Amino acid sequence: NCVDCNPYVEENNEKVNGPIAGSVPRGKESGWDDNICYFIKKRLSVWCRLPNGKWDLGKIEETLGDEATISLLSGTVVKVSTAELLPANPDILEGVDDLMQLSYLNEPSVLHNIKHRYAQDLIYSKAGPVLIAVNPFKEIPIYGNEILTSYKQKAKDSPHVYAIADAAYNEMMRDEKNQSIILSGESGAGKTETAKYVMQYLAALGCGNDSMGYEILQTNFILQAFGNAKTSRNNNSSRFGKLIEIHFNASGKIHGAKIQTFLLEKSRVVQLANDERSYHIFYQLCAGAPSTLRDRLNLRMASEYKYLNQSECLVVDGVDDGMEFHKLVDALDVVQICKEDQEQAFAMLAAVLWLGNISFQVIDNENHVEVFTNEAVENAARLINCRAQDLMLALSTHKIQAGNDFIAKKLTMQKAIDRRDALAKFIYTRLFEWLVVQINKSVKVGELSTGRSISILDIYGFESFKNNSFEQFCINYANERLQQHFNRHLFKLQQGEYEEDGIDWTKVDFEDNQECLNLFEKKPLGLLSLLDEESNFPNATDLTFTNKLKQYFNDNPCFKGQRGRAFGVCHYAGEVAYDTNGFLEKNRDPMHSEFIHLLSSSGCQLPKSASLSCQSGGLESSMQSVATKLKSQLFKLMHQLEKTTPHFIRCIKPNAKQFPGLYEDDLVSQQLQCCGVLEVVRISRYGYPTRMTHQEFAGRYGFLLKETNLSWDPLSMSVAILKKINFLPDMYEVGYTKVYLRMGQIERLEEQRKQFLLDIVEVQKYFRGGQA
Ligand code: AD9
Ligand code: MG
Repeated sequence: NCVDCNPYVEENNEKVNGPIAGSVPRGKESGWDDNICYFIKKRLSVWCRLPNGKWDLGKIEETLGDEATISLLSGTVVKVSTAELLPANPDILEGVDDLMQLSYLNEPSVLHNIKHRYAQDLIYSKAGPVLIAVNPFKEIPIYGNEILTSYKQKAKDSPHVYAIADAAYNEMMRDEKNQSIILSGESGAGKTETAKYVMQYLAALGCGNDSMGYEILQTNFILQAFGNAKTSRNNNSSRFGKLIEIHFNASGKIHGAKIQTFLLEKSRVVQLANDERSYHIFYQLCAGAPSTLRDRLNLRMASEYKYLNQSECLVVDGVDDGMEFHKLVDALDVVQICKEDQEQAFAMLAAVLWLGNISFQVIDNENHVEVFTNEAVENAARLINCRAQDLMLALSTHKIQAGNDFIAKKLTMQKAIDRRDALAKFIYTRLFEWLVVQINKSVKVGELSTGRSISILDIYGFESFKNNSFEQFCINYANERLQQHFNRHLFKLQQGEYEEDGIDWTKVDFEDNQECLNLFEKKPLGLLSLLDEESNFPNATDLTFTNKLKQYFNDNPCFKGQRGRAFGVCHYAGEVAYDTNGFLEKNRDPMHSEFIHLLSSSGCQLPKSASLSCQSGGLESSMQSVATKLKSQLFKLMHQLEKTTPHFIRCIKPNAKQFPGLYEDDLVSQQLQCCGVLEVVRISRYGYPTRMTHQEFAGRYGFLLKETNLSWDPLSMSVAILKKINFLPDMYEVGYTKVYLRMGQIERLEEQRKQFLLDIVEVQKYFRGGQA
């Protein structure tokens, strides 16, 4: 009796093209409802979840109560509960470009679709407005000038990063509104590579007569050398966040850029996990510096520096650090960093490396130390351009005030080592900041700027290692913020607007991460506030901090108390266990007055300016803890992004081994779930991507009405236009303030408008011709 109850497939027409958006009964598209008999009768394919949790395709032979007998494609016959079955899509829908086209929107269908495409090197798919990019881990011939041009000329419209960049550019020009392209995904998913293709496209589209576009592309290479490193997840992992705003002039040519960076992972300069490397630049310098430079910097091989050799990982497969060094120098030339400054920057890098080789010797039975005098301290002092004596004092003593005088008190071994590492980190982070300033000067937006821009956001991806420390805590917090921005734009804002404007709308549920974000940000009881409180408390330790968290958040569903110094957070992308060892010190990130004193006495300009920037504008921010600084940076960033039209790209990592051709279902499924891909598709399918106020709508398409009644208000005009154009009732909604159109409808209207304008031009030509 339910043979005809399948809402999507007509009896005599099994070649469905998927439901027309809007024609699907709400909430029915992912499950069975009561049409399982139809699948049996027609012998249609179904997805069957096997006891090992994997989905496989098969056909239903029969059902008995809740149990179904399924013959799988492989020939095996299994018995499963009907609860483990989901409808599969007809073959004709295999590998569709946009998941919105699937008749049945369920997890195995989505996974299968993406996998099917991936196997043919179709790494891009659309999930409604979101671009999904699955990392191929190999070069595929889908980039470069020819392909770029075909997207530019709209000869191609299959999902591609170029198409997203093109859409952003066109919207910026058309709506005169700034745009943003936001990349997300876990570490190694392909955000940075994808961001480069976005920039490549924009540079090609907006190339003027000068070389600004090229210069901007070169900044990628420089920041990557100084801010990326090999981790166990990604051989080229970004260890800082980056927002690059590319500015355009009125004719759409690139006019300059502005780069902002977020929280560089500084601990990496002095401490490495096994099998990981420090920043690429160190290895590049050691391998590629020409002999004259090597002599001037007293440079050795990377293997001779403790900061680099501690992890027993000095090379990256397939990377020639020496060659990279030459490319880096070329890029520095392109962004006009003069040779003198380049050499000073290299000297600072060498100084950091030599600092790492400085050791201490105990001189009394209270474990007080002195610096061991050797070539390391001599070289470091010479490169910083200070006296070795001053450097030794700064590393091994602590100044305390006694009356009007200062006396130098000797440090103990651990304190001295921490002091040395702190100086190395301090120099490196200041060098990084200096570099960003220099790059920004070089690509500075000129005075003729229109203020039109496209921002590209590429931050470090979500990380969950076996051991997670303060760095992962900060990185994952930043990702949590970004996820909220994604949710806000794709779920909250849209649905809120429909409701407010009186549209008939059934709410689509989504995984809101607000609670996890509250756990971090709430004042006075949030992870960040408590961390700051403990960081300011002289007797506090990492353990007292952890205990406090356990005390306050015991009942918080996003918090998991664990043994000893550990605690867990249920992030949108999964639970992560953090070890609080070092949290307080890393959060305080103390800046020792001894360093400022030492560097300001330097005979070189770069270290000197680093110390000056700390003394002046840096004071307020230097008082802030690392977590607070990150939080306010992220708030500022979100505020900036809110003023733009966002375009989202979700990068997916198909396997953890960084291998080409390997697609691990579970891993992909987990990533798709945590970014809510199914929900995005669902909301887009039933949603109305085009939303225009009645004024805008009537103003733009009023020409369609032959006779208008001047007394009409914009709403009546909108209704009349919609009637005139004969849209199906499912294709639009009229709200109190706006007209809402389903996917693809605006194009129809725009087409008519274009034709109308062309006709006018023809008529004008005709008359002008006539007059002539
Ligand atoms: V992290 O959060 O910075 O650790 P990302 O940025 O998400 O990470 P990245 O872009 O660095 O990942 O990509 C990792 C590696 O995947 C690259 O080094 C490339 O080897 C590979 N990759 C990524 N995207 C592409 C692509 N479109 N084509 C070819 C790619 N290879
Ligand atoms: Mg990256």
